[in-house]
Amino acid sequence: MRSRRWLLVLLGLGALAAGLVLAQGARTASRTASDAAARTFVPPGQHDEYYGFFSGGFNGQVSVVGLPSGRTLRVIPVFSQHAENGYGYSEETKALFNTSHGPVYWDDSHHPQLSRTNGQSDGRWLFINGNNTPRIARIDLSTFETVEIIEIPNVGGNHPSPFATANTEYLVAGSRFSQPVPQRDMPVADYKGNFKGMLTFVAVDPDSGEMSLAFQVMMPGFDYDLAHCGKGPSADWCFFTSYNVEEAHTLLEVNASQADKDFVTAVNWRRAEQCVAEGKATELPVRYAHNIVDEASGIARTEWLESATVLDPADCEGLVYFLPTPKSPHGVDVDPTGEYIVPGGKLSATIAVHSFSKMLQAIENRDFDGDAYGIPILNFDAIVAGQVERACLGPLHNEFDSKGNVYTSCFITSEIIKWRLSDFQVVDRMPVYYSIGHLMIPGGDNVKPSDSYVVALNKITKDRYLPTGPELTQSAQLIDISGNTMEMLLDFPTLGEPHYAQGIAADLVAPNSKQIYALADNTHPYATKSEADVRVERDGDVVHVYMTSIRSHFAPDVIEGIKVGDTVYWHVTNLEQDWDVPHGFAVQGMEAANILIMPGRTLTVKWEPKAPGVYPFYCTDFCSALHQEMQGYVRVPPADSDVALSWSLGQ
Ligand code: K7E
Ligand code: CUA
Repeated sequence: MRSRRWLLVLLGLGALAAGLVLAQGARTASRTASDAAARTFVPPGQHDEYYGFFSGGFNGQVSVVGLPSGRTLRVIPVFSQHAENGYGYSEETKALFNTSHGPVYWDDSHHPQLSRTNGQSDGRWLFINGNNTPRIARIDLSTFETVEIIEIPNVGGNHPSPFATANTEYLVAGSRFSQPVPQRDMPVADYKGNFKGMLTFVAVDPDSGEMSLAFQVMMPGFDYDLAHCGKGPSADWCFFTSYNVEEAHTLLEVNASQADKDFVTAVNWRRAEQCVAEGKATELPVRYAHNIVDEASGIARTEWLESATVLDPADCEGLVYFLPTPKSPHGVDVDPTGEYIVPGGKLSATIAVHSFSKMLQAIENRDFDGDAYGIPILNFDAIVAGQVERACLGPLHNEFDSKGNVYTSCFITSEIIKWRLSDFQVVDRMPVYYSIGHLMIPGGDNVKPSDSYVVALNKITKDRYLPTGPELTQSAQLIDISGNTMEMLLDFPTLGEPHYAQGIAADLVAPNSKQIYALADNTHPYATKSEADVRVERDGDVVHVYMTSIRSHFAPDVIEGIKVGDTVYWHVTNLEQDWDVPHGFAVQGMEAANILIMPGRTLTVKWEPKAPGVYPFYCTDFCSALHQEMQGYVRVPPADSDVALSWSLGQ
């Protein structure tokens, strides 16, 4: 079935198909499987050369993958609760999920973005967007923990996000789904001209990494799909694709595919800063959540904010321009020099590349082809740098190497093509299995990309793996790009559905990895820093257990007199000060997940015993030879009992 569909697509492409088949044959002959295996083999006890950070798509998380081995090292929970360590279940982490819609314990995470300095990934933080309930999260790469989530107001479907400027001055966020702004009840049929898209700039504090909403640009109601910010000469600009200039609100597969060209929207954020400083923005009342973890206590808190600074392009000349771009573009990527703006016109077989310098010239010459809602549309012929003819079908995303080559993922023809910016010629093709979305080169969106590997992030695997029922794994493929032609090395399954990924040399991240939290610095109000201080306190129906854990016991390990109807908070402090010695805690019947407490940290889980009895609790993480003995009992008499509250260890 699949190959027949393939064949039809390829036959339709004539010369392209011939080239593809030939290249495929030659490649198979040139490399043996064992050679490829040797080049991805990381011997036992040795480390991978790169960290890969893969988004989890509909699982809401980030996976950490070693490259070139493809070994999954960890899942970092971000937008979804994670039973494995109690993220989103523990009292300390719950506030991270606050939004104006209430706590939201899931999202669709698409585009991881490493913080950068001078256009190079610096290994400090990883940001990622939540698409469904618009948010951006920040992961601290010294702890691999989510430490901040900011809600993005006035935006529907935060997909073009969180792409960073060259020094992480800003992260962008925008409306994939335009909406009434401010949000209100109105007929969907009145979409055209009334719904708005918001292009948002979130400022990042250069020292702490803390995010804040800087300003938003109120745009026509197109669908703003993806983005990238400039570098070098184009560093003051960010570019967003849009695929629905028709402003269709129903059956978009037909109605948003009418126009011959959609737009890349170019926004000059320096100009925006000026206009805001000159008082040209307005404050729009809107409530949104900013959630941040206090480092010393480990407790997340929510700050509620009440207004957004909004710029109307009509009030800020020179802020926004439209670059006509063939056929419903998806990705938009900026090459390492900052001169070429490369959209992925997914319904076009030709890739039209924009020139940044020509764009500036056209702006200066006022070489406009009309306007849309007052925003100038630049003359297409004046800004085009070149076109890649007979590129492929369904170009989506681009990454770059350091030698002037572009790697484009092509969804429909299921391949990566390599082409040159010098003459816009395709020089190599690599079939991928199957239906690639994003692709990633470590540093492939930086000023100096690595020339190591390209990772294909594929949507469909069909026959490539052992079947697992109706749902099959998504998968990645690792391809060597160090030579003239691409060489396929490895298939590996992924968790969730990775959209974008980021890769970075391990030595920019690994040396900063934290091993423990210093117990002395723990400012958690319910921390218990020595076994001498453990206790159980009752306050009406609420009971606080101040507990410690150390190999291989909890203190206390016998508790009596917590009653049916009480609400119990177990505050467990892990006294260990050794790397890789978390303890877990769970008690029978608790509705939350276990909590996994890192050395020096305190975590809290809530428990509401429903019936009289004696209930065990235990450590859930195999921590020592006597891990199995790391257990205790809590006696729960009926609500009206007069059993006194008591606690003990070793009596
Ligand atoms: Cu192409 Cu979210 Cu970047 Cu998926 S998006 S593929
Ligand atoms: Cu502590 Cu197992």
